[in-house]
Amino acid sequence: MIRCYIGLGSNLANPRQQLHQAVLAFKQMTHCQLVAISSLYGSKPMGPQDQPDYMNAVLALDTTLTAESLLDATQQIELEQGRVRKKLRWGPRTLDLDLLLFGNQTIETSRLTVPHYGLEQREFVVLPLAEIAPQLILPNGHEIAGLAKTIQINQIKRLEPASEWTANSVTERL
Ligand code: A4P
Ligand code: MG
Repeated sequence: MIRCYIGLGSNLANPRQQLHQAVLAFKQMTHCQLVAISSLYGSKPMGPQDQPDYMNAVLALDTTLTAESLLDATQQIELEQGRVRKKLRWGPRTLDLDLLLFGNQTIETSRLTVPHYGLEQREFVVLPLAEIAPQLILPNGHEIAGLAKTIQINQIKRLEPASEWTANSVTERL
């Protein structure tokens, strides 16, 4: 089993439900076990500002899949939840799943860069990751706890603990 971390983001079509639906999909994924779910965070858009605010969270997952197979599975979930890939960089999306870390591995292929290239610079990744894995050390030796203390904060808000935003009672059809 390899411990990996997935970043979830959405700013279209009921982001809270999009993230909850993604959690349900990960719970059902074969060869994977969901280990931890962060709080739900509200964040200002990185990139073009004329788009809605985002909701973000991070999951920890144990898996026997290869990194590429896990990427296939996450892209399948994105598609099922209505993701349309547009040319606009950092534009709005129903669901974005980023493979942040795959064990302690560094991966550089045509399809995959791990750790995710933006991990250390994004408050909406660093803070939820530090919440569920406070002892984590990145493959380059950087400690997540240290990053969480020093990262520049731009109005990110911790909205709800995982127990609330993933509660079954809030499940609705998208
Ligand atoms: N790819 C390579 N490495 C990875 C990886 N570690 N995880 C490749 C996932 N995919 C990876 O991805 C394009 C290609 O990257 C994939 O086909 C895969 O082979 P994509 O999801 O189609 O493209 P994208 O997400 O539009 O581009 P990019 O540059 O990855 O955007 P980001 O970095 O995901 O940023 N603001 C806030 N507040 N919160 C957000 O969550 N997200 C974005 C998107 C912009 N602004 C945001 C947020
Ligand atoms: Mg992405």
